[in-house]
Amino acid sequence: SRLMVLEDSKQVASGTSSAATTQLHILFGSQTGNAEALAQSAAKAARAQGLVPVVQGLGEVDIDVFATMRHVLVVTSTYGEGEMPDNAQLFWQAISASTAPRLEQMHFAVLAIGDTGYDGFCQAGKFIDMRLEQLGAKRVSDRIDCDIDYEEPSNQWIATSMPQFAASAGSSGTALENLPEAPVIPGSNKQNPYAAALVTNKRLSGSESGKDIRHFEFDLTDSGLKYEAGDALGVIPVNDPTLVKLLLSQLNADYDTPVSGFDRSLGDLLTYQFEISEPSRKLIEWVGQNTTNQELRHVLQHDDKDTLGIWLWGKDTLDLLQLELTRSLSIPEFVALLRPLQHRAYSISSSSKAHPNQVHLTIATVRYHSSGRTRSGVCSAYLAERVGRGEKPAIFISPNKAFRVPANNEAPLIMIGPGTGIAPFRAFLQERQAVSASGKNWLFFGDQHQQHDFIYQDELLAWQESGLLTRLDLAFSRDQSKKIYVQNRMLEQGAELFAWLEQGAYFYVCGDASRMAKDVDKALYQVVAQFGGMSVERAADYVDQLKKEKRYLRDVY
Ligand code: 2AM
Repeated sequence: SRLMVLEDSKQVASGTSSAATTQLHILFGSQTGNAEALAQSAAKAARAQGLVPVVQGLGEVDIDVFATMRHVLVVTSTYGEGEMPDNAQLFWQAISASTAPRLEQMHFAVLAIGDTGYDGFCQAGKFIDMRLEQLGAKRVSDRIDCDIDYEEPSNQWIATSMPQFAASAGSSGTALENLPEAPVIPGSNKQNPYAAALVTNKRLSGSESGKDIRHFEFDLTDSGLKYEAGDALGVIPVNDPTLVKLLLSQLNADYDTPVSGFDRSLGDLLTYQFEISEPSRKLIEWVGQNTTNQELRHVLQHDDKDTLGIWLWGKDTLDLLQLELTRSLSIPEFVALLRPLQHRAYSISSSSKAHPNQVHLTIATVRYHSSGRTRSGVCSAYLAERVGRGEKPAIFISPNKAFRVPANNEAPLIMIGPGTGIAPFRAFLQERQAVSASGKNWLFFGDQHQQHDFIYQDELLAWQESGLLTRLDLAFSRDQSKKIYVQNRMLEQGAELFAWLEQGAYFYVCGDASRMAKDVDKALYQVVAQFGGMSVERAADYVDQLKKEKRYLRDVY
């Protein structure tokens, strides 16, 4: 031990010891795993600066432990219209309380990611940044707010912020470990997609259904790709060639028209590189300033997001270009107003244990008619209509570590997944079957009509028969005059549901965030209060506790 001490003091003398012992707590608030992935890449950068990164979800951080941390990087996304992501809610409650501890000894920085298409852009990061300062913590570098194309700016920010953290920690900046980079498997992230053959494209909903819900299977044989039940699949779409043609003719240009500053033709840019369906903010603003269209000018003057949303409903880039403009828009100007084409992420509906060489998706095709044209969802229609069997769309696995079957195979599972929200639960059930998990499984499923929309009916009924599904509760909203939704079924079965929670059940929700998930959330509080015999406050504590124990998990969009 004497030798150890000597060794230690030698390190102090050479000035590297503080680096080797300075922890940088990298805390992420993540809804879909993007912020978590960024936290991991920040950890790599921290290590290169001689810091010792400790990566944790905000939901895992105890406020008293937080108060003792000296170097903290918060990486957080924002959920919905300016809300905290699920795993950051309790942390936010704790630091925003009047009883929150002072943080004079803390050095911090905040990396926020968001989407300018929503209200409350990066609001979660802004709130946390402001509150930490109020509590006395010292900012190491200014917050960055990144839009959906966050990879490049956030990684640049990380590259400049890490030396600042290292400096504030008195680190020498020597790398602790300079591990050689492992080769990246194509398909393991967005930058390195994999071309996966689409081997199945099957309609699940009946021909008389109001919806076109499809089951897709991609071949992963020899790809080396791995995924877990609960993960999402990123799909990089190709725009609709019909819309590309219409845009080209609106612009009086050919497919092959060169565009200065780009090494691809205009046609290629519109097909592969930019969003041409949903108009970008920049385009809306430009058109708003250069149109005689009174409606749009009026809507923009009032700066009211809801009214603008209503006006924009069903309108795409072409509709905006077809408004009466007071000056012409050059092709390079137009391209500069577009935003980059984004991948779409879908919850995977298979378990790799049941389908080792495949990945499955369950997607409702978005399609509607507006102002004389049929419009369709960029990626859902791409997969449903334009990818031929055996053709290979670019995909990648988008891990969602927070949304997994419980490690405990005996724990009961309650799953609320109406519509395509069933996707991850099909994966969960396959997973539990594959590992012979003994825990009970309860699925709440619903859609419009039993006859047309009971997707995966045969599988679900077979699982009920085999006992894998302990309970299956169905809510077909339009089979009777009064709407029945999954949350109505939850309340009807409230006593049983509460009993399962008391037995340690995990409660999962997947699907529509704006209405369904909110109503299901309300119903959960109501079930706990009513069937647990609790006051409103105690029921709220009970649900908070579920969140803390990571037994209330959501994959909502
Ligand atoms: P609806 O379209 O008949 O209103 C899947 O889309 C199912 O979710 C449909 O049955 C749909 O019903 C239902 N749904 C719509 N709004 C909902 C809400 N607020 N809560 C739960 N389910 C809802």
